[in-house]
Amino acid sequence: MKKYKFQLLSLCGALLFLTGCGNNNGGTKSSGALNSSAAEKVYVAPGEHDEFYAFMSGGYSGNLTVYGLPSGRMFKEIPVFSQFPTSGYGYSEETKPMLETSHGFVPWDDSHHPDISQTNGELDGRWIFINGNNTPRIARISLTTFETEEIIEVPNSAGNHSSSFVTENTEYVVAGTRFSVPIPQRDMPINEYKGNFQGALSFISVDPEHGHMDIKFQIIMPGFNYDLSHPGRGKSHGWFFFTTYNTEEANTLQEVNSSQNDKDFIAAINWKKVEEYVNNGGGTKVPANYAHNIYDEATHTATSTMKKEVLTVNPLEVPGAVFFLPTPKSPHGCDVDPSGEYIIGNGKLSADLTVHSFDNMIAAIEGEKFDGEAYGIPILKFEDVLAGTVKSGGLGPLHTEFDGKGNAYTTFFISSEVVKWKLGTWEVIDRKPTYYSVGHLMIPGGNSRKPFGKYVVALNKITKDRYLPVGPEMEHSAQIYDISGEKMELLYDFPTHGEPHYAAGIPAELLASKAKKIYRLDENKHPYAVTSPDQARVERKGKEVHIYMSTIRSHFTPDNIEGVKVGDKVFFHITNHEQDFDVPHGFAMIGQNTSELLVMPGQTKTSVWEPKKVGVWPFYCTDFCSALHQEMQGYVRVSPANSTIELSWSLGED
Ligand code: RUQ
Ligand code: CUA
Repeated sequence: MKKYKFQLLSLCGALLFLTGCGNNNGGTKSSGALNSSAAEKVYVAPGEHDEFYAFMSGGYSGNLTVYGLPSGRMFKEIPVFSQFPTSGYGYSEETKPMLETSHGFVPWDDSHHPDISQTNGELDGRWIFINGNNTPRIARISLTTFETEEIIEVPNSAGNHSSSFVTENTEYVVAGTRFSVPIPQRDMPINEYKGNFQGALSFISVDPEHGHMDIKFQIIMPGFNYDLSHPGRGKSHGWFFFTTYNTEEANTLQEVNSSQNDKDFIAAINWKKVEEYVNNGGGTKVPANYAHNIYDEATHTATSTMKKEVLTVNPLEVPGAVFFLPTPKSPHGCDVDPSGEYIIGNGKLSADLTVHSFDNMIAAIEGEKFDGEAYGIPILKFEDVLAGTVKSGGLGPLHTEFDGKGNAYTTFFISSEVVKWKLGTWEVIDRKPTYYSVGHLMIPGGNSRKPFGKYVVALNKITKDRYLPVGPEMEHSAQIYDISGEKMELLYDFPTHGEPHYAAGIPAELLASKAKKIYRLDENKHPYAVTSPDQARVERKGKEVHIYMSTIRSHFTPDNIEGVKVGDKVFFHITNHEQDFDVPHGFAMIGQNTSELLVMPGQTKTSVWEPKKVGVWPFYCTDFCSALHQEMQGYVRVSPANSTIELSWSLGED
């Protein structure tokens, strides 16, 4: 067995070489990609708008980027888990609490899977969620302000990878652990992993009004790796499916030791049953320590609260709620078709795709036809739940999306291609190469009951020669294909930022008209806001100096401040008085140990500066806001610590 795996892997390697890098120059450059009809299909004329928004996870950038489709133009990087000097996110006093965790301030993460909120299984365009893998967290981003509004840490979890996917009415955003760990964490030998480590699957409720998240319960599962997940929909709404690997429970050399079992499992969770159980008082509250950070749009300020307990559920106490579906070869992607009938497990070491049937699964459960159990959880018989196998002819299947017209599209990492196949007949209809080594793919709405099957975007892991070289590190490459016809047509390549794993797309018409243009000054509830320039002032509280400052084209009020001393902590609370779309002002102070701020119209943001040297120090606006932007500047006079100079401020006085 072991030997076979090594042979398979080296075969894969050879194929990657042949179909991937061997294909470099000839292939696309002379073929369809550059013909004029392909060019027209991605051409969005100057001033015209794209048809879709695409939200790409940033991987190790920790953020989320916004693109237009079909043009592939990048519109914005939304800071989520990472400090972002471009806007001051994670540096300003208002946003620093967003990055608090039980490990302290963690200004970075690895974000993989964005998912847009749904109502009745269709994209509703209210929020987008994304996971932080490394320090397990889930973030919620508003799709009107395109700002991160909330981050909740997930306790008892590690490598928060099978996350963040939403149920059909956004009842829950789900977060599953990739790495099993001791629960609760404790000092124990690593080689006692087997039977002792456990995996938490967290169901985080989402308030239908405000979107606020709360961990409703965690199901404490056997110590496998929970890799990916997707919700049931339609007839399977109420269930959630998670792929597992390392059902061997190996704790070392996993590339070999986790590939021993011919089949791992898809865990099927009847979350409605578990919900009912906990609503009736079931489950055990256990001590925990995790941060819950919320940004308030009215005060423009985030707060961080540490939560102290979490409700855990032992799956054996809820009979009929959890089952294992045997699935070959260390499955990775776990995807559910728009009807909710088919659950696709992509064995990443296999050529074939395994498609399970929801109806078969229910029949097998009702017939109690089990094939043993794992830690007391019933295992269904592979043959009983299988709907079909796609003999793809590719290697290394990872992820599947749907076009809503009865077709599925699966990526193959090793053979670098997207394969289109038919649900129900399992026949392969088309295949197109990707450049190179594709991971996820995305069809707008492709993870909902209503996909918009016009384009598929392949998110590739390796770029090589696709663009002008820029040193050893190349941005990852995406490819957009037209899938409106029987055969896929490659239209265009575009670079993406960080490492996009998954992405989520939505028709522009569902978002564009709701996008916020300004924050209303008369609704600004920030405690340090100045809503008219005559409120601008400077106040001393011991060693703290609070500067209540306003901005309008093209000056700060006040712009001259004296009486600050070495050893003071100076807070610049800046309110932007503009009420026009897209007129931010920036703020930067010489020697500041944080970042500049970009303050949106009507917003208040605070920057802290601790002057260490006597002198007269300038600050200025960092955003080219007007013809007299270069004049938008001011000075702070810093005197010795023992100085008796009184605090004063002014604007327009010589
Ligand atoms: S992963 S390339 Cu979603 Cu992090 Cu599969
Ligand atoms: Cu304000 Cu430049």
